[in-house]
Amino acid sequence: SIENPSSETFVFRSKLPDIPISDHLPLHTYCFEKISEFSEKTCLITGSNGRIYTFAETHLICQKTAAGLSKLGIKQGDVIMLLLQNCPEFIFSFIGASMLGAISTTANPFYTQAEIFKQFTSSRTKLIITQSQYVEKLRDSTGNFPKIGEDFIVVTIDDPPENCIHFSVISDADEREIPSVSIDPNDPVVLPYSSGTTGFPKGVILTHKSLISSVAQQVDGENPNLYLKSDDVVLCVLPLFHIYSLHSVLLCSLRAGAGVLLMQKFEIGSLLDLIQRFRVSVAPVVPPLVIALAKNPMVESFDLSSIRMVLSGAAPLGKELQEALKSRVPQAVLGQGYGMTEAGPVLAMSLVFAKNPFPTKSGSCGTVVRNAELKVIDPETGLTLRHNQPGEICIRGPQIMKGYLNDMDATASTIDVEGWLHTGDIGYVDDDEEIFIVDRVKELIKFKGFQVPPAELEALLLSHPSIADAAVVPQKDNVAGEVPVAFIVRSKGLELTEEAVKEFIAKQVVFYKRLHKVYFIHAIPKSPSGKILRKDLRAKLASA
Ligand code: 4UW
Repeated sequence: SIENPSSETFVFRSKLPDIPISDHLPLHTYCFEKISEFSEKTCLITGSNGRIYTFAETHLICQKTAAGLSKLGIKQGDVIMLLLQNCPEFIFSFIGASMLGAISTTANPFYTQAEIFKQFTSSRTKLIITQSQYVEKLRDSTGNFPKIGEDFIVVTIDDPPENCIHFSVISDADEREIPSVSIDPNDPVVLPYSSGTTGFPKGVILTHKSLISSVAQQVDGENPNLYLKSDDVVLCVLPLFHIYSLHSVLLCSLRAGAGVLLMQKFEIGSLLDLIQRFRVSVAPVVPPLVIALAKNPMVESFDLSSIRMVLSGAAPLGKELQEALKSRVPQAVLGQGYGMTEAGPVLAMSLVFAKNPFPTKSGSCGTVVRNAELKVIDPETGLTLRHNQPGEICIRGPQIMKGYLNDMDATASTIDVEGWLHTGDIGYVDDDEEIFIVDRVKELIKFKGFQVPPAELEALLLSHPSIADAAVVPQKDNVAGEVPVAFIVRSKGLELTEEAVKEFIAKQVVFYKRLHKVYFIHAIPKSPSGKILRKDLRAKLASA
């Protein structure tokens, strides 16, 4: 043809047709829209004690929780923080907040005080729902942290420590006392934190409309991309504070009427026992869990025949590993999803999970979701590339974030004027429309799927008196995928050991951000504009 292929945008689309998606409902209404079809079916199962909540019960407790939150002064637009391991109260609070037009910011309960405090302040949290064991982190002997009961409210799901309120106080409220609010589809509903392509963690504004769109792209339509049924039992071992589990485990299951089996934390023995006991049929996992399922000898003594689907995401899953797992669960279909908090979160999902599935390849992370556009661009020129040519993946559609909270610059450098969200991932789309991710151009490090923002560790390192300059980059690791390692320039004449640096960081961050190795060098390679040349450092590691 005479047309110049580089002069116009080449867009990849799903193999599934677009579907109508609600653009007016609030998230909770959409999730429970079809509840009359399965109101007496299992919605939530607490793995630790076997307690079961039907859809009708779950919906009612969410309403009561909404009324209770309102009684404590939470209003439309207010932010509450969920600082919880997986538990039913997470769902009651999240949906309850949505019913008020309030916003949940989700945080890892293993965060250190400093990490919690940053998110608390940035998000302007008014109320924290947590477990009593984490309350100590919310009290500050230095008096810097605002005061519980005075400046903010703390609700605990177990015995409340001093000045805290028991969860039953809110979940026992009268559901008829929910204030009537009018929710705009573009109002925020959840505020997870992500460092995106560069810098510190930022609040990612996901609206009612973005989450509904993303859930619909998975489970709605004649031929859903991710086919969940009302007799499915979906494993929820991945933490609900991360968008993968919140979206693709919880919200998709609520919409589809599937049951969710909640596990507080990953432990291989109890995981296998629960899969067998509750006949888990859908297992959303991350690559380290695939390793456990594929390699741990305990697996052989359990009956995993109920599993019909294993879905992996949040980090790359190699072909070999996928095939090793296949031999353990031969009856199941295996595939990947590709998500990013800012993308709402799902960009691509394997079509092997569709109601009428397509053949797929091992190692692919899926095909772009329906009702969305994906393009691959040359990172240097910005021109769009066609099949089989690796470049930066960009996505556009109703599901992507509204922007970063109070950070117009970061928003503008992530979502361009045409509405394309730039992921910082390098990948290509093959002739069968399957996406393969091959690299990352953004700073982000992923330890077992958890985000490790290098900028955060670099700032901490630079605060050390014996450190003149520092850079943190990922090093490949067989189990974790990647681990953070540091290159450090010592201050002139000062002594500093690797152990001292590691300890200095370990005290201040959650376990997965700890440094695994420290290399002392004379200077950090930088571009003329002062940017760390991370590629050079990564190359140094690869050749070491
Ligand atoms: N292969 C390679 C993958 C992959 C990947 C992600 O922490 P975030 O911001 O977000 C996530 C969300 C993952 C997710 C959500 C919903 C879902 O259904 C699903 O599929 C099962 C996955 O991880 O990190 C985003 C970054 O993580 C990398 C990639 O670099 C992306 O920009 N990543 N999935 N399958 N890399």
